[in-house]
Amino acid sequence: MANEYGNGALTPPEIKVPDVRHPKTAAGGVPAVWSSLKHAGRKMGLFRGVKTLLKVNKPGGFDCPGCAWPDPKHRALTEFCENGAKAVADESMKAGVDDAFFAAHSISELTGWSDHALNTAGRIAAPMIREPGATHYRAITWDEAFKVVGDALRALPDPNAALFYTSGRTSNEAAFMYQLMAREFGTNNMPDCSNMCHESSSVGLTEVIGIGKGTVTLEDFDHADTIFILGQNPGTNHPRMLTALQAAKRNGAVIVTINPLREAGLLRFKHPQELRGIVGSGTELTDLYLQVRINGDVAALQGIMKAMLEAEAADPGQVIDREFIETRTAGFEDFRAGIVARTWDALEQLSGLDKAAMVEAGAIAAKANRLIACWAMGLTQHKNGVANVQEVVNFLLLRGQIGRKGAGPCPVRGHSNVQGDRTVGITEKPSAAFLGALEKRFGFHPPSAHGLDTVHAIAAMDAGKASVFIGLGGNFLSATPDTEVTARAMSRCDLTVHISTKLNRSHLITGKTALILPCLGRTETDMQASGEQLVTVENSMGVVHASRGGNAPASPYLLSEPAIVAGIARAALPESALPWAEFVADYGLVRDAIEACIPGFDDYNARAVLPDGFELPNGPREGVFPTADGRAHFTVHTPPAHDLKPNEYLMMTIRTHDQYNTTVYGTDDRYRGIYGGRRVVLINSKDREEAGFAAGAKATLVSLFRGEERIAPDFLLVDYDIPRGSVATYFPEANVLVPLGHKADRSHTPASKSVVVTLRRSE
Ligand SMILES: Nc1nc2c(c(=O)[nH]1)N[C@H]1C(S)=C(S)[C@@H](COP(=O)(O)OP(=O)(O)OC[C@H]3O[C@@H](n4cnc5c(=O)[nH]c(N)nc54)[C@H](O)[C@@H]3O)O[C@H]1N2
Ligand SMILES: Nc1nc2c(c(=O)[nH]1)N[C@H]1C(S)=C(S)[C@@H](COP(=O)(O)OP(=O)(O)OC[C@H]3O[C@@H](n4cnc5c(=O)[nH]c(N)nc54)[C@H](O)[C@@H]3O)O[C@H]1N2
Ligand SMILES: [Mo]
Repeated sequence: MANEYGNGALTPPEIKVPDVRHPKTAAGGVPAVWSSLKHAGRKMGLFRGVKTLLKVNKPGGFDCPGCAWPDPKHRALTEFCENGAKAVADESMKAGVDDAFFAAHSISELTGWSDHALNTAGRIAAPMIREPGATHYRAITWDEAFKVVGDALRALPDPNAALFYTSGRTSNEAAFMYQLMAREFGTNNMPDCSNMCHESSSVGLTEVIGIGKGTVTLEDFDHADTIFILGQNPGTNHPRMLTALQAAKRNGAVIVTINPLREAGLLRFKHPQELRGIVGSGTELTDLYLQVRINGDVAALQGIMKAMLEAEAADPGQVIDREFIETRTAGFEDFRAGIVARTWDALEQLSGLDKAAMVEAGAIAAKANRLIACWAMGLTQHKNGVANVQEVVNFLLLRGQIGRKGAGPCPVRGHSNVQGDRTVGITEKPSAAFLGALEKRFGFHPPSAHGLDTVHAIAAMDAGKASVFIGLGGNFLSATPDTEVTARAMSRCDLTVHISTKLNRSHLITGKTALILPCLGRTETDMQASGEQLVTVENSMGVVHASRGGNAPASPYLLSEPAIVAGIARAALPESALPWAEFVADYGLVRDAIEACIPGFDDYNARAVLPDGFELPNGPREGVFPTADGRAHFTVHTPPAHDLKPNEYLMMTIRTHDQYNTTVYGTDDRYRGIYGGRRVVLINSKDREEAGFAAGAKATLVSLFRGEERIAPDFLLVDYDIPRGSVATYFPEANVLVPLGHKADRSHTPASKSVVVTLRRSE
């Protein structure tokens, strides 16, 4: 499927051949400290860098724009990690993307740059427009920019022809104003990065425990005696979690990891801020490592639970929590019958694990009194992502491990405010209660018909049904599946608008008219009419707290996200009676509105600035399940089977240690031992040999889906410790191979961790 841009424009081929060394067996230590300082020093200057990093995650400072892992209550001098430091340094770059930059580089020239090179150009300095047919962007004023957006929105025949995408760095205040604008405009078309991320967790958990969030707090890690980590690579993506895991280990907790790769960060951790982390050998983290095959988790969990049920049968009353099951749950008998019906042979084959390993994990879980199960994209981005999550809940319910101190489900969120954005109304499926509250507070009638999520938004643009795309943050083109289809879809739009901090590929593959609206980042001072503003965010564990930037803005022409949203609202809705200007002058008024519309935000302004913020209500955490019958539900799932033919593999697309989603900081994946390149496919050497490829050969990857072929050339084959039939590539290079129609049941999360591919010889 070629398009007018050709594959190269979407993901430029690599010049350099990656250098492959031994994967590491520990995370952190001196290399992590060195890497933080290198990024901070190079991008901010060492003095400003250190000064900025000392404010990360501190009361009065700003929330790290990295991941959503919560902050500990007893803060150390430094409260950031290597990859948080990279995120901060990246945002603190100089504003190199200005009028002169775009005059010197045409859009078509920039499409030939790598993602790393685009990011290295620095912060965006001023609003930019690409007019129909123009070869270059040029700077325009904010008033002109807002007029272009307002005119395009008002010209639409139907409000549902507009799409309002959000990425999860946006603050609660900006997100609430954004959804308010979209709904006053008349649509619930609010695709969100979480559609591609933890949507399977939100949908799965809501169905069975009544809330779409995890139930554990950071303190629960101090009490846990057992932690299961499934489909997550915290050493790279949530490095501060390693500190919590290390503390849990020192308290005697047992850790079981389920992952196709032996990730360094899960093997051993050397705390970079402890002397013993610098000179010692670190703390061993995982006690039992189950190298499951990709998408083998339902089978693995069923094997573990089968072992638990067999142990219970042998010694009744010792393993499962009968009382909890009888009084607090529903569906146990059907669930039990389903597990009993599975044969060990089938479970071994589908999980890729030996019975003995599943029995060992079952024995650990059978003894656990306070068990936390953590997971991330390795569970959610599959066709059966919702089932994966619900199987984890089954596993927890067996011994009543929800609503108890030191226990519970812990989906570890990605973007630093992705959970908060959802809480304050960024959703294509709003509840009637929320819409009613908006109507009561603001006096307009919000639309109730459900809107489009990410996958369906792409299809709508491609079909010409949606023609104005606005992105509040993010990099829609590169983050979404099926890059060539998405490129075609976006280029069919009349107008694409990106509210951004840094240049990315979505600015280059655009609608007929395109705007880049540059905004302040988390680290920067936000001065408005009533004085300096703070914003609020919610972390992965439901704690809401303030974030206040302290650096001078990268350019005098930047506006805050709330100011940009209000500017668009006033241009698109000139008759609006909503207090847009007042909101911008004082974000406290936005928080008052959130408090009036959403339960749990009582006394928001006062509580947001408490040193530890405040916790949102979470029924299941207290043992109360807000489901229709007030019970938690066991569910029955069939383990997925993949009928792979010779030279076919299940491919997962994962992150390297040197990127933040589509932002590529560098070309190394230090822990996995891959340096200087990203177009690699990690493969079991026996699979490579059977397919007839020499070590170090290159291959073309072809994805096979419903008779369609998608092609990505020039991937270096890297022999790796990975189960047979499973291969790994990096996101976003491999997104061209992820079919748009290949998505999770019910949550519609792109199944970007289970793409069937085959290897062809490179030309
Ligand atoms: N530095 C940095 N931090 C980040 C990000 C970043 O890009 N860079 N991204 C942020 C975001 S938005 C998110 S959502 C999170 C992502 O955090 P993760 O989910 O940890 O990120 P991925 O690289 O997608 O890694 C998925 C892990 O799941 C494993 N896996 C893949 N398929 C399967 C499977 O079928 N079963 C099992 N059991 N395991 C599997 C992979 O081997 C890998 O270890 O991180 C957040 N934090
Ligand atoms: N194949 C494959 N695809 C995936 C995934 C995968 O594992 N595999 N993971 C998915 C996941 S989990 C996610 S969350 C999505 C991520 O999807 P997105 O959130 O859309 O992508 P990001 O790369 O995080 O967005 C980066 C851009 O955000 C802008 N930005 C950064 N900070 C700010 C800010 O403070 N304000 C504003 N307005 N803009 C800012 C910058 O311009 C930067 O270029 O990708 C998904 N896509
Ligand atoms: Mo994510």
